[in-house]
Amino acid sequence: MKPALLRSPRLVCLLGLALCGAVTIHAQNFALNGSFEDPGALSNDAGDGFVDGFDSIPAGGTSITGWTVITHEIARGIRNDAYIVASEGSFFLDLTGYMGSGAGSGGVSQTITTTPGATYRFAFDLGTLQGDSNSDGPISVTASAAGLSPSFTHDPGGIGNQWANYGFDFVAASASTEISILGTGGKYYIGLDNVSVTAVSPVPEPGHYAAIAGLALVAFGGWRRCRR
Ligand SMILES: [Ca+2]
Ligand SMILES: [Ca+2]
Repeated sequence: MKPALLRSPRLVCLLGLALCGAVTIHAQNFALNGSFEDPGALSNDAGDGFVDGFDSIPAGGTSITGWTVITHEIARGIRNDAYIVASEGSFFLDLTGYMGSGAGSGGVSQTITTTPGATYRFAFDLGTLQGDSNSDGPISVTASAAGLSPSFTHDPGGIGNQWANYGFDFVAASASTEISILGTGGKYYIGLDNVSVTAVSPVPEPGHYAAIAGLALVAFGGWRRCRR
């Protein structure tokens, strides 16, 4: 005999749909503040007294929550619909810095908690402003994690803001892993936004799979009822 709750087709249907949502919930992003949205306002706005939508942050700076600026000054910009638009949210980085060009680019690094032996996907969006001879592609960066340091080049066509997602998989060697992205080539703009580190092959607690399988079964039952 089923519990009274599960005898209502509509309730089971709703429950199934809800559990489908729970099972397909977005993977956890192990990178903190990967979209550079925190803090929610610019701090020094390049220190030049004009509101132009960019902060200049020196190497070693930690004003972007979770991140440390490496190698060279970078700029953090806010969405401006007439100019550069973030790929996610309102804020983005320019790894060439506030004034500087691609020859002296900086980057950002962060140490994240990882499970030794687990595989992670390190991904990020690179952006250019096509049609602007100072800010168009190609641009390139080197991304590093767990002893790997692949390079990526973004050379889009089209016009205006052109963002695309790049990334690679790494296997964590220890309980913490430093990730970094460093600009290596471009003109006066190397756009970076939407950084994520997600588990590809997590090392789950015992029973984790059983719980997911149970949820999936109930969800499937609900889905079948919805189909009738
Ligand atoms: Ca963002
Ligand atoms: Ca710049």
